[in-house]
Amino acid sequence: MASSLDALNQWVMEVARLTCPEQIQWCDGSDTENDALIAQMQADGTLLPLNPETHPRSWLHRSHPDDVARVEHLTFVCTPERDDAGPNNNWMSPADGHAQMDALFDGCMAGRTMYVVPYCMGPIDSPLSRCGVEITDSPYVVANMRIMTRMGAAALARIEREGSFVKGLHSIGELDPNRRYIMHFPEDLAIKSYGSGYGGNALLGKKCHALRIASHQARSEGWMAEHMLILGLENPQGQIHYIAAAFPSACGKTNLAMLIPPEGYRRDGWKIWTIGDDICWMRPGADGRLYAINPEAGFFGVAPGTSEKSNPNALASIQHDTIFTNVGVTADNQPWWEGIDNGQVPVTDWRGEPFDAAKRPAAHPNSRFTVSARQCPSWSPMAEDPHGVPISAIVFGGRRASLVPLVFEARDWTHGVLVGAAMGSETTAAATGTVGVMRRDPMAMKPFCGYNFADYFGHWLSFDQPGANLPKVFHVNWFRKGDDGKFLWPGFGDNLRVLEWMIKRVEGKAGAQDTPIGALPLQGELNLDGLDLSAEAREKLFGLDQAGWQAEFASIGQYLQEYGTRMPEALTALQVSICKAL
Ligand code: SAT
Ligand code: MN
Repeated sequence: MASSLDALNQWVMEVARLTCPEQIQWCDGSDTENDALIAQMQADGTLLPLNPETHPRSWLHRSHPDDVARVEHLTFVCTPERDDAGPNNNWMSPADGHAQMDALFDGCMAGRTMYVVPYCMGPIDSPLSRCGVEITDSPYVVANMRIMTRMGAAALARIEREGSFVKGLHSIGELDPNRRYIMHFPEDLAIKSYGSGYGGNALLGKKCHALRIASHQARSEGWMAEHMLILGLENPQGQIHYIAAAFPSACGKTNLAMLIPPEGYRRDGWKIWTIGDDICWMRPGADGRLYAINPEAGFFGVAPGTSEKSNPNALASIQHDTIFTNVGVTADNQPWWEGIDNGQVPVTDWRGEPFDAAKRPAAHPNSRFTVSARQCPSWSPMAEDPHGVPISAIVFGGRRASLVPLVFEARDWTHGVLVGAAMGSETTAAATGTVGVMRRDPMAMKPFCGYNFADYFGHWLSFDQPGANLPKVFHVNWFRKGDDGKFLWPGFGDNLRVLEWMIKRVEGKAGAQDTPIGALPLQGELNLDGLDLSAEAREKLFGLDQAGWQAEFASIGQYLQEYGTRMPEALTALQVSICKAL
């Protein structure tokens, strides 16, 4: 019988015949291998060493200036039927997709090394984990995959045992935006990505595998692949509740996942444990609860805005053994970005030019750090638990300057699914395109759901079964602004106050006021002690703008209609009944 390694070998040979590399290197994930790759990248300028005194074993990578974010307009899902990809994805037939990509890959690795990178998404011994192999001609991708996934020999051994793996083929090509595509073939468990070396376009274990392909696999296997952080909230009695929260890219998932409680809470013994900051795979356990793992092993976090005030845990994590991408540097070669607020000044910008504030920011707004999760002071050893952690609450949220209150709770699971499906958020620099435009971003999965959103909502609804013990669902908005355009809620550590209220709700210990959009905290139930909130802030953060919500629900109705008859009746009916109640 042919072993699965035969299948892998065969695929590697096929790819080599197509791409014509000078040599093939199988990656084992060892330190020796990594040291050699780093030395090579340092020699050719791909990685620039940072100050070894302040940032030991840390590097700066400057990507091509046209290659700094995910490219949603060039990202495709290739299913036999267009409707299976849905209006939420760009579509091409698998035959056309393969033909177009193979033409790009033809001979593209001539003179280059082809790296074969086996990886496991999730703890190596977890039944919830899934493996993949990325073939790439970018050593920067290899170094990042080593931090972001369980990469190398152990993953290869699991692939040999298990037989199935996701095939990811990547080449930076010419880094030409006109010859750049990210294509997914869910039926073949395959990804082909050409022409970009950046983040979610190139580290194929991340958005391409762990969300687009995995969402598809999860649907057929009865689990969920979500764009969510996972944190543990420990109360003064030592009990830990796990919370999964979905926010679009660059909306503060990393900050929330690593939150440090405000002074009084810290004194009382509250603590946040970090399991993951971006992706969550969940499956119902024998007790009916959802159990979650973080498929990733590292953080690919947004640098700008990361400071001692906003995220001390992230800052502590990235003092050593970190790859920085597209940040600025100081005169003594330390990484620098807008909002780092450490009294230092940049001299060189992310493009390697002398910093000139009139020209461009020192760090690209989507500049990133790549770092092992274990370097985070709040990292939870439960992140390695093969069973995953039981989820008590699911939180949805977006950037909404107006209308949406600080927090509300869905009445039940079906309502929670509607709350997620109706999510809106202002666009950020994490994807190319205009920043700050409100768009619907259901469950923060708009760029990542590998199939028709209507079917995805149906899949969510299907978890509500006899015997299920599902998490409560909440919606938050940290980004509400006042008439003066300033944020009304302090955010960051103070977001713990909102999490505390949620857990009190889960435990049946806090009151709430029912409204058509969901339950709002009763006055006095969400702890605001020590906060200086104006009357305007209280009204906007905790009130219900009836007229505004009528308009919002009309727009939600129009949005759901875009999915036609595939949209689950339960959601459209609920939308109509909330419209009437408003
Ligand atoms: O570029 S990534 O997709 O890896 C990060 C993000 O946009 O969330
Ligand atoms: Mn993300």
